[in-house]
Amino acid sequence: MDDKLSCTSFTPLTDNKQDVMIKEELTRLIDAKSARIGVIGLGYVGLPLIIEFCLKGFNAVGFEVDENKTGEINAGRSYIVDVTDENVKACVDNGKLTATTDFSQLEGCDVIIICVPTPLRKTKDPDMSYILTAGGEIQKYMRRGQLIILESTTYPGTTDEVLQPMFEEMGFKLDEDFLLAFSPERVDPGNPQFQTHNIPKVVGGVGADSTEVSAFLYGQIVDQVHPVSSARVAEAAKLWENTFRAINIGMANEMAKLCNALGIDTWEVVRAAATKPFGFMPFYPGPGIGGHCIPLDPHYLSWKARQHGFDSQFISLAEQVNSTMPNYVVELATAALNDDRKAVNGSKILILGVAYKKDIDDMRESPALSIIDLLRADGADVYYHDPFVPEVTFDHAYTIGKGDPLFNKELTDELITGSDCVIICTEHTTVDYSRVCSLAKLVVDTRNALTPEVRGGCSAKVVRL
Ligand code: SAJ
Repeated sequence: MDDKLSCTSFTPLTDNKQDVMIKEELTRLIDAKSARIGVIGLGYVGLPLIIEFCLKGFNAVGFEVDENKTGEINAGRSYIVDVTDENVKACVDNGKLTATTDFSQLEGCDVIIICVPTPLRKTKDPDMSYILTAGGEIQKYMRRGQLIILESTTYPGTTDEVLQPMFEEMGFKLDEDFLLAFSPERVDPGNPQFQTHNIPKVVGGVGADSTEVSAFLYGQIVDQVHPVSSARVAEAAKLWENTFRAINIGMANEMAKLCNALGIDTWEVVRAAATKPFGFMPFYPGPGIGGHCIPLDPHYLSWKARQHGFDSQFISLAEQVNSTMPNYVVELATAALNDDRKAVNGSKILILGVAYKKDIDDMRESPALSIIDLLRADGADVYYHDPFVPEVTFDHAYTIGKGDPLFNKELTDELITGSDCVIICTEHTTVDYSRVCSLAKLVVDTRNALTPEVRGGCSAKVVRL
């Protein structure tokens, strides 16, 4: 017996641990709610997840590298929009939840769920560093009898090609000593209708035992579990979900360019198409795609496809259309200013809404950043108003320039009347667009924020996507 398996410091499953199948033992622990849950990464995925387990009676340990986050949680406070302070406090006060930066506590966990970021490198290739770091921490403290689940969005094959060998090289055997699965996160921050408990959970194990026990685990906290035959199927399902969105948003953006060329209103066209009660799902044009999922996830799929000598044309075409929408928006503004015999160079341009989608403060991959970059490069004096975003910096990998930071400006009458052009990049519902339209000279509306009544009743020249 490898000495790692016989070390007395491990928490033995039972006295005659070698005879007990870990599948049965883990099922028993989960059923009795005495399985100790570990969650690595307490962000918008990990924190809601660990709270669900604690609220259902499990003891759980949250693992973070950021001691500010562990401090907040242990003080009974939440920093995630969908998790209330009272739920965090209740779980901490009743001893169900602790948060720590001490990863050695992984040894005491029967279940370990990895919820770390999976960003892209500058080359748009997968950045697996967070998953590898988490896997390395698990390696250090791994013991017999643990179920390990990856939730971070990644390419098909990650769980069995990357994580499984990491654990087996420690002398542990799949199914005999540990179980391993993938279950995609489907958290939609701020969605009032769908939260962790009522979003169907896909789960696929590396082997049948892992699928069965993982499905049983998630069945403790979510209404519907959808087991699949492998971790790869679960990894691929997640990427299909979000690639589906990226491609269809790309189609909507291409339709916008075509409708503009045809002189018809894109939004009227898509509203008409959406009356079809089957076989159609409306997507809408916009200034480009932002966020932590849709711009990134398809690249994980196309990267893996290329490893197999396959070039995903849909993904690359959607990326090409979506990533050039900021340029298209700037072309619309430039042409409209030109009609008034104004150059972009020296024009005062107000960007209305910079977050990547309405009524949130998230700036990740926001197309507004590219639009500001491009306008600045053409010599415009650019400023913004976004009630959710106090400051915008330009040290992101994806922005073209390295311009000075911008700060949210109050939407005064003078700010609007003093602007040569107002570009609505994000249609926050807190903004009074009829007021904007009554005061502005020129409005470029990339989000259909201006209703027909507002457009008909205002003096501003309005250009729409
Ligand atoms: N967008 C468009 N046109 C559309 C829809 C979106 O231009 O018709 C833009 C948005 O403005 C945004 C970007 O695309 O910049 C992404 O928008 P999104 O609605 O997909 O929102 P996300 O990024 O928050 O996506 C998340 C995803 N959730 C998970 O991955 C768990 C996605 O799968 C969800 O479908 C989406 O939320 C949602 O429906 O809210």
